[in-house]
Amino acid sequence: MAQLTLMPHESGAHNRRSRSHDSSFPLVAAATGGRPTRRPVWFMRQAGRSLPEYRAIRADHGMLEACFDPAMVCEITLQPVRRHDVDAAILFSDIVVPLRAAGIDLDIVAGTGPVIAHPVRTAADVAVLPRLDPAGVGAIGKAVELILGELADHTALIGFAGAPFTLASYLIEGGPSRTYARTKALMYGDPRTWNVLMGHLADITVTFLRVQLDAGVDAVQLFDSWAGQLSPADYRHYVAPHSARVFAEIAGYGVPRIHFGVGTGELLPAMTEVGPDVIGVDWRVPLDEAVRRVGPGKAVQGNLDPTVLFAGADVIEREVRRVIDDGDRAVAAGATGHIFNLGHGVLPTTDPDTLTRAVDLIHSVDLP
Ligand code: 1CP
Repeated sequence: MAQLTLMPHESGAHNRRSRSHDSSFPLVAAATGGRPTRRPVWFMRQAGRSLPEYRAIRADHGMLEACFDPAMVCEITLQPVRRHDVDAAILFSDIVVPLRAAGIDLDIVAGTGPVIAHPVRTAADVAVLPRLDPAGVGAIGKAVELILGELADHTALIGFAGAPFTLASYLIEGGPSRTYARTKALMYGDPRTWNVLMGHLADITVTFLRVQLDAGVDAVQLFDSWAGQLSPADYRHYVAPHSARVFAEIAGYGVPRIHFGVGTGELLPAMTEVGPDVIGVDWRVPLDEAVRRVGPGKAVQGNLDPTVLFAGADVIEREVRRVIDDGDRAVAAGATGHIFNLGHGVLPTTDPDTLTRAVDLIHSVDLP
């Protein structure tokens, strides 16, 4: 009998992806206006340093080494799901992984974050930026397939990428920044070069997301973590067209697309206009107020202040219930649904048991 060779789009991963529209995934149901079987919750940076089992793996392996090893990515991605019973796994990776895969010399330095060997600051630097060959992130596609083979049917896998502005900020500054002065100097001072750079980064982001989507992720989140540094007018002028292209180029997959940034209260309308299905909200703006800003028809995600997890059980319970109430009011005001999350990532010194207890509480509260 002839051997049946499955094309990538006929593999089990695809079957799983095509199931992602049904409400067996609470996260997908909340994102798309369905009725979730329970209140969906996951945490940004749930895979990482708050978990001793993560630190044990990382003791012997560098961050980038781990990010390009499918078995390690799979294990680290699943650790918080096993521990906390969250409704989504987020792919363990980093926003600079596709830049590294394209050939840009960078490292992720413990205690600092991404560090770029040769920062990109001139038109000549931008002109020689490499493109991303999908094969360069083949290990990440492989990791997605491994994870999907292990995840329970009701647990969504979220893929992600950095948005062009946030990626540009690392490339231009050379690492983390407080003021983003060099980034904004290029943006304001040489808009032509800025647009070439942003277009190039949008291409890399689309390629990276497509590899994850082709492998079967159930949702994606575009992190524009540092976009909150910009005014709404500047965001609309210098950033929005590029982020809008990213969302448009992956729209055909039909999976929920989440958009998030820190300190983006003033940008929520503009970040919604670029086309996500779900808008992430940090802890500064209550979820029902966020809906007033973005209008009906989008789901909201958030927004417990990550520092509340250090304040003791009574305060955690009170604040979790407040976020749930705000989320219910957001839905009453026209939001498609509410996905519980923190307002930004889990802080490394968080006691993971507080997260497990928060998930139990969130799942125990009846949906309206
Ligand atoms: O030593 C270590 O363990 C490295 C710490 C670490 C980890 C665990 C970094 C360095 N990245 C990650 C993983 C990571 N990065 C994930 C994993 C999945 C999960 O959420 O559980 C994700 C989604 C990211 C994405 C990421 N990296 C963002 C966007 C999200 C956000 O936090 O706003 C950003 C801005 C980065 C850059 C980055 N990578 C690492 C650090 C410490 C930073 C931030 C540095 C800075 O402040 O600029």
